[in-house]
Amino acid sequence: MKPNQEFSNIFVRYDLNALHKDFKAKGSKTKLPRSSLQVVIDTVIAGENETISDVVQQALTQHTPLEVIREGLIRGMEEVGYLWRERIYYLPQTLAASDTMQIGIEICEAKMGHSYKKKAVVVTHTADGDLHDLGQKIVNALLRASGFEVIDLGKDVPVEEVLVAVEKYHPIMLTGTAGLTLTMNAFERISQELSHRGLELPFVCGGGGGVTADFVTSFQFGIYGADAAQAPQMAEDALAGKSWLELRKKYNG
Ligand code: B12
Repeated sequence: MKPNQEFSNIFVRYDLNALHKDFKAKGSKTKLPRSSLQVVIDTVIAGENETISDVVQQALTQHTPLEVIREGLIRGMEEVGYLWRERIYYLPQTLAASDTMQIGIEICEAKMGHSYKKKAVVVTHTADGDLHDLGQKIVNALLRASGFEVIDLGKDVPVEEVLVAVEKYHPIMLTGTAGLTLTMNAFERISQELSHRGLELPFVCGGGGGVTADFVTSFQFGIYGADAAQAPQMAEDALAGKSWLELRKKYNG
């Protein structure tokens, strides 16, 4: 069989920035100008954090800060959530879009003089001794895109710090990420301590290494999350009053 000698397109598929520029260039030839909110949406999708401030300021001349957040920044990030679920966007694009959205939200909140009202609080963390926080970062981005307030405890978080955060912020859901088989046992200790302190809430755990559905459902409150994209719907379910056992049944069979 003759090998394919045509290599000119091999890098095109993943070059989303180029695709986006092409899309914008085509759009600019049409007669209809994009609304300022549409520009906000497109800027978030493209993860253009150098231009988002100007774009948001422009939108704020025509819309209230809350409209810019809900109809621009969050709409853009919802689209990014879809692109992530469909495996069209990868980590860098998703995280860049999330940062872009955050910059925009801060500008709008500064104009309002207060934070905008979120649906509910979710506490997220990466296990004690563990630096594998990319899964958690995606979870944070998608939850924020769905209007939840994320208390991001970061990586390598001691068990006690997680419990203190649960007591302080009263989240509707707690999440844990671990990349190492060695560190995931911290989830079990958190579960035992939650029970000990009479704190009952869904504790969604995901990650690599030995973090499997069997492991996570072996301890109280544990629900296994195979993909960060599940986090927003899990939080919606918790907000609607579903118990951790109901969530476990729904997501882990
Ligand atoms: C990147 C990486 C690193 C980076 C981490 C950078 C960072 N900021 O995260 C660095 C270089 C720091 C690193 C270090 C180490 N690493 Co490493 N690392 C990886 C690697 C290549 C990718 C992991 C990753 O980020 N995947 C992408 C993210 C998105 O996946 P994820 O976290 O699993 O999240 C997905 C799901 O699990 C889920 N999810 C996760 N959390 C949650 C939460 C909720 C609520 C939900 C719903 C879903 C969900 O959603 C995500 C997908 O959408 C893996 C190998 C591999 N291919 O997996 C090894 C790997 C995890 N590392 C490994 C090891 C051994 C190490 C080191 C010990 C190496 C060393 N000798 O120093 C150190 C340990 C450092 C430490 N203390 O943590 C081993 C672990 C083996 C094991 N079974 O324990 C692996 C599997 C490599 C291997 N095959 O040996 N590593």
